[in-house]
Amino acid sequence: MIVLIIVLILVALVVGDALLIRRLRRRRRELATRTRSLVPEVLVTKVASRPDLNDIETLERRLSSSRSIFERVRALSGVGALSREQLDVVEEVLLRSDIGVTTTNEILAGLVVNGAPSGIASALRAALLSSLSADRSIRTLASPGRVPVWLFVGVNGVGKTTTIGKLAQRHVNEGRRVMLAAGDTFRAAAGEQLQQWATRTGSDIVRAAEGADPGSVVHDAIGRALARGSDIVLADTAGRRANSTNLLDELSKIRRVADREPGEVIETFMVLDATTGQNALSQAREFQAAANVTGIVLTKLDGTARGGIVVAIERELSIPVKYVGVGETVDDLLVFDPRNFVDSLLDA
Ligand SMILES: Nc1nc2c(ncn2[C@@H]2O[C@H](COP(=O)(O)OP(=O)(O)O)[C@@H](O)[C@H]2O)c(=O)[nH]1
Ligand SMILES: [Mg+2]
Repeated sequence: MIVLIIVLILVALVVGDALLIRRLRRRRRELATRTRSLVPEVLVTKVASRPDLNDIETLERRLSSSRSIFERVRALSGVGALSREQLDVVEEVLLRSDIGVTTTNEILAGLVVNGAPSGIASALRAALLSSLSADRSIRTLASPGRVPVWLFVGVNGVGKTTTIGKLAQRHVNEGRRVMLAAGDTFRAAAGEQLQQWATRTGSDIVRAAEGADPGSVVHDAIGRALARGSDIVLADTAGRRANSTNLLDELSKIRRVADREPGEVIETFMVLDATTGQNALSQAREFQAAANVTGIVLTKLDGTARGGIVVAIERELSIPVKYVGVGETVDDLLVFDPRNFVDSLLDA
């Protein structure tokens, strides 16, 4: 009898506990839904689906075309001195990846002198990393009382507006209030495209009619940013042909206006399309003088096998690559990290 009572009490306790736990779980679920619904649904899904591009396997997938060119180097085995055939393979791969003749020759000379004490891929990895040793720090703060401005320049279609949209999202995620300046007044569609990014990212925007003076648009955006307490202005510009001196004059003018109090241009990004290869380099040279470029955004790295262009651009222009674009959606931009980049090409 006593045993039966004890068993009954135990059963009652277990059932009671189970009910309590279920109730607590339900309450926790309700609370979670309520908290989540305070954040707009689009942001929730975005955060949940954001790919981590610093995860090496994700990056390898995005850069799979460039990675496939390096396949032949990854397959080379042996340590110590390289044979003539092995040096030829390395040379061919580097040239095909658009790393450029100068850097390729330097890397080959280094391999001849030092050999590959820990394997060929590893020696190449070290050589590429030492070619990518620029300071790529990114400024977000201006002098006290000034409004920080990031200016974006580059020819049509390279990805300026898309990059601004991606960066707006990044700043918003980091807690900044963003003001966009639709300085591409050449086509009405350019302003509309930027407006869409403003809406999507929750940024403010100043835009004007087609044909308006881009300098005044940027100037107004800075004034508005100061009044609203925005943390940063991202200024788009038109990108008609680089060899039009007209365009370069216009860019210098926009820059002067943007850098006048209360604005301060703390970064000028030249946006280049990786799929145009060596062509990107000649565009860049033309812009460089007029625009006082502080960093490069290399877009569409996902769409080319010639990812080595990163090295060529950085070395031949002496301007650091600060961001790379690896796709068309809002999350497909990453701070350029040479280590991850080189690993994604050479890791077995
Ligand atoms: N695959 C890929 N496409 C991109 C990337 N960045 C921009 N694009 C595309 O390039 C095209 C031109 O971009 P847009 O921002 O309008 O160029 P803009 O004329 O310089 O402003 C658009 O179709 C973009 O979606 C990228 O990193 N990868
Ligand atoms: Mg544009």
